[in-house]
Amino acid sequence: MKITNAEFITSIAALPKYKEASSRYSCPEICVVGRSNVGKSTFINCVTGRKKLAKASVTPGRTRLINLFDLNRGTLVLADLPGYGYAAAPKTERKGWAQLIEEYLGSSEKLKRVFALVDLRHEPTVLDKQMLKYLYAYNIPFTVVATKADKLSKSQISAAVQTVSTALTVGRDDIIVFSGLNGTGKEAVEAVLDSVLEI
Ligand SMILES: Nc1nc2c(ncn2[C@@H]2O[C@H](COP(=O)(O)OP(=O)(O)OP(=O)(O)O)[C@@H](O)[C@H]2O)c(=O)[nH]1
Ligand SMILES: [Mg+2]
Repeated sequence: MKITNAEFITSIAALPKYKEASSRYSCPEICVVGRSNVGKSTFINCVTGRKKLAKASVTPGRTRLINLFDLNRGTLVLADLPGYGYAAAPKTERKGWAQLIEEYLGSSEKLKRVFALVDLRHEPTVLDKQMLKYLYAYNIPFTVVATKADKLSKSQISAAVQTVSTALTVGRDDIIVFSGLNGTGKEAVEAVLDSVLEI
């Protein structure tokens, strides 16, 4: 599915507000998770074709709330989640986000797929691995998206995909190599959206 229309719905700081917001739509939901600064907001902007829809950060840890977006007028809802592992944030604040992310993932009945973003240039972190374990444990289907591919050469990309594949025990072919800068991987993401809508 190509996204031809995307609109901000609301921001959520606590689960009751999510429950209230999600009771107003019946379409499937997808979300984007990943460590702080990995490129979640940029991914959303690229896939929706709206440069400023999700606020991409100059300083990491910018997205502190769950932001909900309507895609193609009631076809899908997309949730932009706060990033995990932002060391510079106060501990209590980090705990709050972690709790919000966990509560959201554990309770959303409409959530059909998670796009789990990792930085293709780096070995996945302990927190990345924990996130995938969590998704397995809760039986939430996910797709690994390796971002910032534009920063690597072709041969570097191939080696990096292998590293991510091994670290996360995900097949090479199941990893979408992505760049929010030049649109690499956008079609593969659209194909995943099609599969979400077919369920
Ligand atoms: N070269 C390049 N830079 C990227 C890409 N994706 C994100 N960035 C840059 O990485 C930084 C963080 O991007 P964001 O999209 O704000 O990351 P985020 O995961 O939403 O961050 P938080 O909301 O803080 O968790 C910004 O400076 C982006 O411009 C990409 O595909 N290629
Ligand atoms: Mg963000």
